[in-house]
Amino acid sequence: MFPSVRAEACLQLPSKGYSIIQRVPKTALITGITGQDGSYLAELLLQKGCRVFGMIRRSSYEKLDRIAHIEKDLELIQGDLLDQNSLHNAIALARPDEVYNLAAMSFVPTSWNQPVLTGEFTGLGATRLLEAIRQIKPDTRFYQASSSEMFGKVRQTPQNEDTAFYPRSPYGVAKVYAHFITVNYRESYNLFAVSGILFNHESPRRGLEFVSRKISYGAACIKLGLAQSLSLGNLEARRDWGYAGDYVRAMWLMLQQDRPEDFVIATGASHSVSEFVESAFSHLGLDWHDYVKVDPKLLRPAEVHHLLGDHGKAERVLGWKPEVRFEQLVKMMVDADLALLQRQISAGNSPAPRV
Ligand code: NAP
Ligand code: G4F
Repeated sequence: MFPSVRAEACLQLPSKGYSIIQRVPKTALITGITGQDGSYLAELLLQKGCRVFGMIRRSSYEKLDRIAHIEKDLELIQGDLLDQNSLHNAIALARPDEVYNLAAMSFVPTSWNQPVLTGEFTGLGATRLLEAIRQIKPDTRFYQASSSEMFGKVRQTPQNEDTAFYPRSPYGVAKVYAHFITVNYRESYNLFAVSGILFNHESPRRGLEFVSRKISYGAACIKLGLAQSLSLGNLEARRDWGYAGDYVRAMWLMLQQDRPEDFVIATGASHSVSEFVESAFSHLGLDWHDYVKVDPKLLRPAEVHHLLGDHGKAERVLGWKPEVRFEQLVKMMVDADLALLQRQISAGNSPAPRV
């Protein structure tokens, strides 16, 4: 049904009656390659033998820390989701078999301060990219980074691919728009365009402002005597937290299928922020009650109280399931932050606690 862009050309040898599979490397373009997920996805695609292009936006200083270790293997193109022409150029230059649209303004609290800009990046940005694909290379397979934040004030628990959306932030609203424009381009133009509805996923590369990393970094600072306390907002909120390295595998799998379909990616277990705190501090031998303060300024105008995903379809169709569980994830992040801070101290740098 869909034009095949699989990286395999089959050459028939009639005299011997068998065929040789000749592998032609696929080309992928990642927007948001400098972010947490972009860096893990780029590593995965390189391991799979792909030629990997990454789109980066111009900045007054380079923010390539997450991809520094693989930068020599990547081809970086300047572009911005706000600029249609740059997206056309990126598609024309890379001529990708696969595009992963991971770029977005992804921090929920900022979306209340910058609702219009969030709509431009996170919502309309997807349309601009889809248009560039439609006009220049419509056989490109397209992945949209949809979010469990779209479920917001949840209509059912656990949430699956059929659960109605009720976003609670300008970010969530923009993601719903991007989600449905992806569905719409699939249905209107027969593009191979899919959305992965991913629940929260974390790693040692997570931005310091997200709660998981704020806790792991804050606890490590306290353990090393670099900070005395950690201020947080709503400790009761519950999330279905998984590991980013597992989740980028699901993105790739979605683009290798015969049919374009949307999938929920989650662990199927939810924990509260206070459980995350408890796990992180106790791993360091600390009692969190002695250090954690609630700062009302960190509460949100509208909260998403409880997210829990059902990844049954992904397990059945993609053969995907999470490998890293909650306790392992927390320990991985705390250990990584402790080691990071210790390296900085031994190098004579004074780490700046952000707690
Ligand atoms: P992230 O670490 O915040 O990375 C976001 C990326 O988007 C960065 O590379 C950033 O570039 C880029 N970007 C932002 N605005 C851009 C623009 N106008 N033009 C081009 N690039 C732009 O986010 P992440 O955690 O990796 O998440 C990846 C995607 O998945 C995002 O779309 C996010 O909304 C979505 N998502 C994430 C989760 C999660 O739990 N992590 C769950 C569901 C969905 P700079 O480096 O230049 O800032
Ligand atoms: O870590 P968070 O900021 O992530 P949030 O808002 O769930 O969004 C993340 O996951 C989404 C998927 O559902 C992504 F689409 C999105 O891009 C992003 O990656 O906050 C998690 C929870 C919230 O309920 C928040 O109120 O933690 C609570 N929280 C409590 N104290 C805090 C804090 N969040 C932050 N960032 N900082 C705090 O001090």
